[in-house]
Amino acid sequence: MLKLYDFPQCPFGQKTRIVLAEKQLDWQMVLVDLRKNEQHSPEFAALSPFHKVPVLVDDEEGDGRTVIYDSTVINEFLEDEYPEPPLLPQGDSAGRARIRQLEDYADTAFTLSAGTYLIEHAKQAAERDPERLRRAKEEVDRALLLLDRELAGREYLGGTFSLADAAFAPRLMLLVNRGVPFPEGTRSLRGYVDRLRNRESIRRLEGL
Ligand SMILES: N[C@@H](CCC(=O)N[C@@H](CS)C(=O)NCC(=O)O)C(=O)O
Repeated sequence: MLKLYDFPQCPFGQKTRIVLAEKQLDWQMVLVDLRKNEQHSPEFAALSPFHKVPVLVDDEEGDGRTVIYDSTVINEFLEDEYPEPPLLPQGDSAGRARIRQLEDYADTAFTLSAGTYLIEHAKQAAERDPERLRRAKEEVDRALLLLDRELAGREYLGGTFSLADAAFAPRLMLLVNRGVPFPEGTRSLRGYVDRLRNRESIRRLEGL
């Protein structure tokens, strides 16, 4: 059985849960409650050297136990072990590299700045750090414009749904759910969000 050590609101855990659902796998969630600092418990620290969720534990009988941390590495493992449906372009090294770059961009440039923006924006005006809010919004808008350009002429980033879509979706859906407007000039994002919203893997997502 696959077990995912995770926290519902974690966008990196959500990214992995999307891939588990796209591949229609049976798995169990093991809650690591970040509000109670459970990521620092000795049991969890033994699974994750960085004390971060998500961690996948695969203890399929006969194969021994596999422990994998980091959402990108977990999702690559799932893609290798359960190739259907493929979430990377097939037989196209440049296309695969493009999707991996977009996934990396989502993780490093978009997810974190969107998180900062949403936290800062949710504060009472008097408690906000306006400069932090402005910088985060600028980064979010830059990422949304890039996403929009990459989507031109495509239903999803890989043409069909891919690992890069799984990486953008959690924070993108949260921004939309919180009513954050898209920057001027975006043409593809609205239709993309509607398509994402209709996918079972996104509909089922906890923590949005
Ligand atoms: N690069 C990691 C990032 C994971 C991550 O940042 N997880 C956060 C929650 S969203 C965490 O566990 N934070 C706990 C801590 O830093 O103490 C991944 O993609 O899995």
